[in-house]
Amino acid sequence: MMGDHTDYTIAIAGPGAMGMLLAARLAASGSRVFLIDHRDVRARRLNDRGIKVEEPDGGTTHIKVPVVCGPTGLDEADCLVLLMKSWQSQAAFPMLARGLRRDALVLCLQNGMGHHLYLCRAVAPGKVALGVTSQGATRLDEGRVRHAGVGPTVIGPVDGRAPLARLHTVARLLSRAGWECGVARDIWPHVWKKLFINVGINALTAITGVKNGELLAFPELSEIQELAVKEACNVAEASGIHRHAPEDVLEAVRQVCRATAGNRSSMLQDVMAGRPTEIDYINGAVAKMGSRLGVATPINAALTEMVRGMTTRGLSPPLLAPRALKQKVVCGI
Ligand code: KPL
Repeated sequence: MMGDHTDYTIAIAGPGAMGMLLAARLAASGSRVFLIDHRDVRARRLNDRGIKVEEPDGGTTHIKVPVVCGPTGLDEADCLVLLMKSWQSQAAFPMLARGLRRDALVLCLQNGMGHHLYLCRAVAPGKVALGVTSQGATRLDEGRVRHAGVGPTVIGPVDGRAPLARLHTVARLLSRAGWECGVARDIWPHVWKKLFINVGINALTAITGVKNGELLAFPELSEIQELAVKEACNVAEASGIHRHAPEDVLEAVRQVCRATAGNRSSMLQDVMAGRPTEIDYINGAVAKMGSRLGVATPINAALTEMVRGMTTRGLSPPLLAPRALKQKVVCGI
């Protein structure tokens, strides 16, 4: 691989907020990148019109990025970055995997936990990497995204087998594009850390319709947040991957609520738009792992059921006010 990696091609699946932002950044920094959409007409429009990024400093960047529909040209990619919603990639990944070269790396930057299970069924575990990012993006419109927050990204092999040199290449390209990125030999503590944050924020905001910062303003919501996060800490400990002090974890979750006080979580945005959510990979994943490991997770199970119910019945937030929610999930157990 050359020093500046000019021959390295990155494919990004998912033209949502994060996918558009990363593709635009990589293209603007001179990397070879293309986006994969599952809708043909939209792919053609994005391909013709390019991507506009509203920068954190108020400026706008407009850049053309090649956009294809489906796995076309995937055999040219050295790395496939998954940035579609978790529930979409579970269905789409086997098809994408068939278009990949045998030596291509798959990097999953999606929220939640559990993706590695279906990724490693479709490609060899040694080709799969996970990552977490603190970059924030909001989709404004088709082809238009606001870069809402800058933060670090960490990537690492799913089971210690993905070649670290390849991951360092990807990290360098992301960093050169303005996405500060590091490589961790053990990615799991990072994945859990992000999961704790999503466990403590996403479902609660989706059910009550509040912004992230408001979770701290309602004692009932803070209480449920604490219980849900502590359950997740118990599951993490039982899974043997990492021991997390619940008070530190909770403080980190509250810190994110403060830092993103005015944001609508991705799950709140999903239920507002009537889209499926990532609940099965967040609170649902905690409840599922808990039941496998014999750890009680009634709060996460109840939140999961409620968010699933909102999607299946097409209900918009707020489903319940903070007090009624506490009544249902805390007093009802
Ligand atoms: O990751 C997020 C999400 O909305 O999915 C947080 C960190 C909660 C920010 O909103």
